Amino acid sequence: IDKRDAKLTMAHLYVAFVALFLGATAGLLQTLVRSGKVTLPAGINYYQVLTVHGVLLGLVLTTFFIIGFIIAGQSKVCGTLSAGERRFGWIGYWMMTIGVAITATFILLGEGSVLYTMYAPLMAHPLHYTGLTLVVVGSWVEGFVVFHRHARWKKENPGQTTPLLSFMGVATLILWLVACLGLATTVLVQIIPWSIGLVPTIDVLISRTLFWYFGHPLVYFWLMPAYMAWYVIIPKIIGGKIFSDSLARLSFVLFLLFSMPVGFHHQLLEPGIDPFWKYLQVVLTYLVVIPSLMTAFSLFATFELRGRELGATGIFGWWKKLPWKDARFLAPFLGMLLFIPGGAGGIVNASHQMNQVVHNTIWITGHFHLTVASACALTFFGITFWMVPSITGRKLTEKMNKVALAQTWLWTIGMVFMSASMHAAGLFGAPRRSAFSTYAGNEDSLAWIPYQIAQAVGGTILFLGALLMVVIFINLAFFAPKGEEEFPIGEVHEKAEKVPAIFDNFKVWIAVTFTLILFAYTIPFIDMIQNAPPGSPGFTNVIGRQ
Ligand code: HAS
Repeated sequence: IDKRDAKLTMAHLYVAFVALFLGATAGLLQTLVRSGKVTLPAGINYYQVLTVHGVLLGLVLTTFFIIGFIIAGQSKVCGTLSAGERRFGWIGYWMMTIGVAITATFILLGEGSVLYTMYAPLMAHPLHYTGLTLVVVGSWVEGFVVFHRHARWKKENPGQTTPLLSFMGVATLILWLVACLGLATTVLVQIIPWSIGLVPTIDVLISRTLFWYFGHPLVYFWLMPAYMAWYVIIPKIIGGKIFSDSLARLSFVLFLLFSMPVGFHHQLLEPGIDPFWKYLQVVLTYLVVIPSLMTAFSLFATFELRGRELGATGIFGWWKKLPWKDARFLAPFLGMLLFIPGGAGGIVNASHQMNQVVHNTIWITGHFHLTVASACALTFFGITFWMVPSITGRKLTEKMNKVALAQTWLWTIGMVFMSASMHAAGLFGAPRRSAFSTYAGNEDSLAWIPYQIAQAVGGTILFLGALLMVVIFINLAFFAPKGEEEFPIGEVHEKAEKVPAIFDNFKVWIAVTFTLILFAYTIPFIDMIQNAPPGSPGFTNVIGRQ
């Protein structure tokens, strides 16, 4: 891709990998504390470390990596950015980076230990929220760059179907933008005025509902770029073809439609929301599972078609034909594999009844380490292995490929240990978001300790995996030998059907998205506003900023 676009992508990746290093260090500390054997040195608070971990890995690493990847992908399939687009790309990037610096400062000063969910009535310094707002607005600016590049391609190629990778990038960023409306509303209208002291109270239920209106699509904002790689990049790496362009687009459209009106499945145990609306959103949650099932189907089809091309026979013969020694394939593949139990756990969480057992236990932490920290992270690492050398004019050598394979296994083994024990301890009732692991020697909590030690073992292996990933990134960016590395973009299988025009028309899908959102949220919000007793919820300033 164009060197100037590559520079913009790399700037995003530098921030992402610094976030990986610091966030992983915080993660290691957490698992050690929860093992009940380690206390943090004086002055460092568990929740401060947990906030560093969640914000840096859940928000900073992901957002920077995703936007960098989408820009590079679009530059490859649509052609280089215009000077104006690139300028706005840099403006957005600096807004995000300055925002991260401000937020990080307040977390380090101990004025922002509100975790990545920033639930009121936990209160941070107003500038903590201002920094986060800058990150979000910067990402919107970059989103508009991607929309503009896509629209320009459409104008220059009338009547043609847009490149799949660019379509997916646009869908991902539309989802992000629409989701952020909820976050922006609670932060700008409720949280900042309350944290400055302009208003004495905050409506916790409305704030949390607006957060989860954002928080659930957030997880698909993480997942969709991984799916971009699974649908478009992986077929090329294994030497095959994309099973179906239309199916891939349909799954992205379904994410856009169904990922917003489902936030209540994070609030199933919260009072103040009528069970009917919770039930409706649970039904919609089961609909958002469908695009993932379609993706699994499509991936199996891609693997099988390629395997048979190479002479595989029998039901699972294709398995032997996959390029197991190629880290560009292995890392995302293991991500897919871990996503199977991760997704199954999600289906358990979404069940109104079973949620009672797992909500607020460390089971949930296990769930999201199999999804975002395995399916997405391993895929992002797999992308890094080829994208960084490809856009910086270097090569992934045989030797570095072996190191990358080792890194992939370290991460996978660490994650299996850690997540499995989190799921198990969660079923015994071990709470999440808690520094207390022994509860003063309570019998039940002592029973969790072996699982929490297993978590610490897994966490330590994972930390080594993260360190190795940072080393690989630095090597690929600065020291790998000069050369040419493929930017793999799959072609659509010749037998796949033509893409119907409706799948290339975002206007229709945005309209349907807003209709569904209004349907799922209007009456619950009216209920919340009408039924809130004056000054409620009364406990607002009890836990004010200390
Ligand atoms: Fe979730 C909580 C439900 C997916 C992340 N989730 C969370 C939280 C996070 C998160 C971060 O309904 C915690 C938030 C917090 O801090 O409180 N989740 C779901 C459901 C899905 C789901 C139904 N979650 C994700 C993804 C995430 C993510 C993706 C990040 C990227 N989640 C919930 C619920 C809660 C929740 C409740 C709230 C719980 C509570 O009470 O607090 C679905 O989208 C999952 C569908 C996925 C599948 C898997 C398909 C498999 C594929 C791989 C194919 C493999 C191949 C390899 C081809 C059905 C596509 C084949 C090879 C072989 C050898 C077989």
